[in-house]
Amino acid sequence: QSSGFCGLQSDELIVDSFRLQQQIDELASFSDSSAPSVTRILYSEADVRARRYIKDLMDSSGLIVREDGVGNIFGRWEGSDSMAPAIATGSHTDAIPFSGKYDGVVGVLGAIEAINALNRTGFKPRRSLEVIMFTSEEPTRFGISCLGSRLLAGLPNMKSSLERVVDKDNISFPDAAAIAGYEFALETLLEVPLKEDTYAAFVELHIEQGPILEEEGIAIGIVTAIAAPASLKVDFRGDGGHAGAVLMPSRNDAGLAAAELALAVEKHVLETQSADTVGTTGVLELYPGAVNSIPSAAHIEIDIRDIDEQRRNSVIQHIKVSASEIATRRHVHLDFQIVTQDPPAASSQKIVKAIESASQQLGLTSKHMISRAYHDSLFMARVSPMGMIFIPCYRGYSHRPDEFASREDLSNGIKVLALSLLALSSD
Ligand code: HGY
Ligand code: MN
Ligand code: MN
Ligand code: MN
Repeated sequence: QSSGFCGLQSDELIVDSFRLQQQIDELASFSDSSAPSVTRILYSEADVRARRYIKDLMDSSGLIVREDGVGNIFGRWEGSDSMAPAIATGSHTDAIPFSGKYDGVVGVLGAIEAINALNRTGFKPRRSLEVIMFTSEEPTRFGISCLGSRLLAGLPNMKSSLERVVDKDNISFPDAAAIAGYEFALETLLEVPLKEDTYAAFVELHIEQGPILEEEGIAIGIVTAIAAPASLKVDFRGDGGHAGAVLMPSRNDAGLAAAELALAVEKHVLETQSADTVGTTGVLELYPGAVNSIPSAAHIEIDIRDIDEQRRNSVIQHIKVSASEIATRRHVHLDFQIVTQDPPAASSQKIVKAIESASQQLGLTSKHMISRAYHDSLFMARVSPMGMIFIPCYRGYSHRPDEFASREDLSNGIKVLALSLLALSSD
């Protein structure tokens, strides 16, 4: 092994991957769907149990645990220079319906284990180290992705959005937060944004959620940029009616309008002729949803992403034009809402280099790559230099119950994270 940062020998880093796997499995048991799938939605009972579990782990790792008003959880290892901007790492533990047990979790449990591994070597950080569990990254409950990191990054108009949103059961954000124990979420919202220079670096460990590292047999992905995500909500409303009695010429079928728009999304995305533009109609709900009733309402949710922000925005415009053309032709009412429309983020070169050196020191192959999935890092990049470490996942599967990362890959990622944190906190 080569001697590395501050004389630490890379083989001194011991990751307890057996215990980590137990923690991953235990955390996966806090779920609203049956194994092997995981469903853990913001502020649900399963989410609350996961939060308690993470806080206990942070505590038993000797971290000072605190939480903000919306439930972003921080575990701090005080450095010798406790006033200097700290080094942060972290991810999320919420999970979309019927998904897997590694997305996000690897960057929270893995970060805690990276701290444990550094602790075991006797290392003492100069800059404090903080592990963050963001309160929610998935858009499932209120349609707002990266809710916790958006608030920490101080994005505008969040309060007005959170005063207005309701979930599919018509529960408001403040009510959902209160049930989970965050009864002053709205009142304390303005205290959430991080103070200037809170962090000197933010590094997130995450499964790749794509097949490249596994296909190319590369151990570590070094993210150079995160693609620009956007999400739309569209509602069509018609008159509905009896499936037998209303003849075709007199129908204004909201369901068919939605079906046409879903195909228009695919058409406009493919028209860019770039592999980097992707579009998905992930939600398509018909009302009243009876086989013998013409849909009087259709609700669809669309996800559009591209590494080129302008190209992504032009696809959204084309979709908007198609939606109104379809509504006019089919005599249905249209509500078209852009819910999120975010710019891409570039990684800090300094952190890219730290991850590169850590990988080399450990004798691990690595490659630069773009993240097509978004992450809390997308918003942490607004308030701190950002970097991401990817590890391979089975066939690139994610947001599916058969999502999987091997103990060896987990251990590699955690060691690279630990050495990166060591370098950044000693700097
Ligand atoms: O959708 C995403 O990119 C993230 O995995 N939530
Ligand atoms: Mn996800
Ligand atoms: Mn994720
Ligand atoms: Mn009848």
